[in-house]
Amino acid sequence: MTDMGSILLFLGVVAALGLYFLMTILVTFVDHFPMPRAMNFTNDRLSRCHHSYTKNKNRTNRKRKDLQTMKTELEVNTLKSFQTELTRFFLAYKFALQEVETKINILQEEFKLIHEYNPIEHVSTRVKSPKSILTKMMKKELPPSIEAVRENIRDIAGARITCSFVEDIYKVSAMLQAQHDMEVVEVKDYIANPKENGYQSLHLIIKIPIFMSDHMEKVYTEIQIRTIAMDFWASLEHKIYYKYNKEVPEHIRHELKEAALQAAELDRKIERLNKEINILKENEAEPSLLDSTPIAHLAKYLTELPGNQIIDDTLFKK
Ligand code: 0O2
Repeated sequence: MTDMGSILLFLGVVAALGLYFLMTILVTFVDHFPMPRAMNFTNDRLSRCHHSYTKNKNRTNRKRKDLQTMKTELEVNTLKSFQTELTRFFLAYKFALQEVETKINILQEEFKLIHEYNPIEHVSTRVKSPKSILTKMMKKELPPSIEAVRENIRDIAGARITCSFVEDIYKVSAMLQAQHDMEVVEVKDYIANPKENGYQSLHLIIKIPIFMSDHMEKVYTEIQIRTIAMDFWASLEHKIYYKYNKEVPEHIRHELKEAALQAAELDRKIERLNKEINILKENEAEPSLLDSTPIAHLAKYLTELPGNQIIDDTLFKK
């Protein structure tokens, strides 16, 4: 038994020593002959791979972010330039109307002073609302571009002159048309040729130059000239059409046309009365000797000049 135990102990020691030598040889072998490249996935290499992957991912994210920022910037810039274009678009019509108003004011004042008569009762202006522009775009089947709108919708800037009598309409129209800085593109005479529904008015489509900081442009403007009666009818008819959403029953349409004819008849009657009264005035007026002298005329003229109000004593007191 003791022999057996000694033999086993001996064999265990030999096996342990053999294993030790084998391990030593193996370690030396690995140290001197490195593993093939593809198999050499050390921790270091793995961590380098991971690092590079993260770096690439970050770079891609940054690129994506940059692209997004660029896209947003581009969109913002496009919107900004569109906004500028739109502002310029509407401003042009506003300025055109200011030009037209100035022209009408000059005519009005000059008429009052020279002819002692004012043919213009009332002036109003408006720039067409975007909603109204869209409706007209759809009606005219225009492409959605500012250029198409600018060229085809010619009443975005609108001035309305209300005159006392029909003959005044033509006088005012002639005076405006004689102004060479504006181009008369079209004259629509709905007085000589009323619309089917009875609408009457004289429309001038003009192109008026306006001067901006960096360019000049000619802007379409519609000038509607009508009498008080025509305006009364048109304003109410416009309201009724909107109220009934353009689906006006036949009998209302018929009565509206009758009302338009009555308004025209009223204009004719008042105009005739005015002429009669003017003839009476001319015949009955007995100007005093003093009133008829040229000096009296000049004095009256000077006192009525608008500048007269500012040439007063107070200016000279200091
Ligand atoms: P709003 O709300 O006043 O702006 P065109 O431009 O030549 O292709 P359009 O627009 O019919 O065709 O030209 P027109 O005949 O010159 O009409 C322009 C404007 O005149 C209208 O603008 C109205 O203001 C007025 N108008 C024309 N016809 C009538 C009518 O029958 N009744 C009334 N009340 N007004 C009329 P909008 O854009 O239609 O309307």
